[in-house]
Formats: sequence, C-alpha cells, structure tokens
Amino acid sequence: MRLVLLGPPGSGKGTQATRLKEHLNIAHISTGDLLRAEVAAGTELGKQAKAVMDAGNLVSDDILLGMLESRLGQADVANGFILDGYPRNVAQANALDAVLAKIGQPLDAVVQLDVPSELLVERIAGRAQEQGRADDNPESVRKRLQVYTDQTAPVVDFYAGRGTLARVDGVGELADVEARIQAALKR
Ligand code: B4P
Repeated sequence: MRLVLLGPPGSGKGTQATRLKEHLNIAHISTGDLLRAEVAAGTELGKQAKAVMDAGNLVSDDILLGMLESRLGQADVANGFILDGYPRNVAQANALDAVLAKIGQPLDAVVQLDVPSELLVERIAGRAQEQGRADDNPESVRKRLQVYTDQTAPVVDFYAGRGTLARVDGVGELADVEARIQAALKR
C-alpha cells in the first residue's frame, strides 16, 4: 500500500500515520520529522530549515525532494509507505509523480483528513503545552494555516481531479478516525 495522507497542520496526519504504520506494516515517511531530525543533528540543511519552519513557512522544494528521494531509496519502503506532510504544494505533487514513476511505485490512495480550523488551533495549542515545538506558537500557527490554504489546499484539488482522493472526517477518538481511514482504503 502506497498512501499519501493530506490535511492541515494539526489534522492528525502524524498521529494517524503512526497508527496505520503498525497496522499496515509499512513505512511512515514524515517530512516534518525528517526535517526536525536534521535540525536536531545540527546539519547545514537543518540550520537552513530551522528558521523557515519556526516562521511557519515551507522549506524549499529542492531540499524536500532530495530528502524524499533518499528516504524512498531505503529498504523498508519496499513493502509500501505512508507519506505524511508531502506533497505540500502542486510543484511537490508533480515531483512526487515523477519520482514514483521512476521507481515504478505509483500511489494507491490519497486520504484527506478534514478538521475545522477552530479545532486545529486548539489541538496545536495543546501540543505546544505538552511538547514545546518551536513552530507551535500562535503566530507561526496562523502562518502555517495560511500557507495550507494558499499552497496545500490546491493539492487536494489536484488529487480530487484524478479521482484518487478519499475525504475522511478527522474529528473524534483516534481509533474512530483510524477506522474511517481504513474503511476508505478498502473502497
Ligand atoms: P509537520 O511535521 O508535517 O507538522 P503538522 O502539519 O503540524 O502536522 P503533524 O503531523 O505534526 O500534527 P498532527 O496533525 O498529527 O510540518 C512541520 C513543518 O515542517 C512545516 O510547517 C514546514 O515548515 C516543514 N515541512 C514539512 N513538510 C514539508 C514539505 N513537504 N515542504 C516544505 N516544508 C515542509 O497532530 C497535531 C496535534 O493534534 C497533536 O498534538 C495530536 O495529539 C493532536 N491530535 C491528532 N489527532 C487528534 C484527534 N483525533 N483528536 C484530538 N487531538 C488530536
């Protein structure tokens, strides 16, 4: 199974991908986690990415594509993968098509998690208290939601236009949301 999970910041992409990874026995590729690992390791890429992420903006498409290609080349991806956080704009969606065509592994499904914006803000505020992530401050969250509307929402239309998109209600208990995703994947 090769799956893209789409949704605004705080919609539960990372949360659900972690659960699905266990149940589907496939790799979880979170571009946010890959970037945060670079930041934590203090690499040159991490230094460049940190300021951009903290401000709530998107890191450059070139950096992301390089990271993604290298991750897709790892052995655990052979069984399938969940992409969480990529693509985030239409250029990245086209780049993903090209990379997957090159390795002969086209997508099976794209799932969009729908959550109202008031709830997104509430969830991220909760995570800010628990984890203190640098980009979970109110100003950055406002920016991330704007970036989502301007740049990532068109990716939803991109996949909807191809008939590969399933929309899932992302509100409720974690297990209930996961069951809805699993049901959508069977359709
Ligand atoms: P991400 O790491 O992808 O961060 P995110 O959008 O906030 O989603 P995340 O997966 O972490 O949160 P989730 O919804 O699971 O990106 C961070 C930054 O990295 C971006 O702003 C950008 O700068 C950069 N970046 C990443 N990918 C990029 C790309 N492709 N191109 C360019 N730049 C890129 O969960 C949020 C909270 O909600 C959690 O606290 C969780 O516990 C809670 N929650 C989840 N489901 C819930 C539920 N059903 N009920 C109640 N709470 C729930």
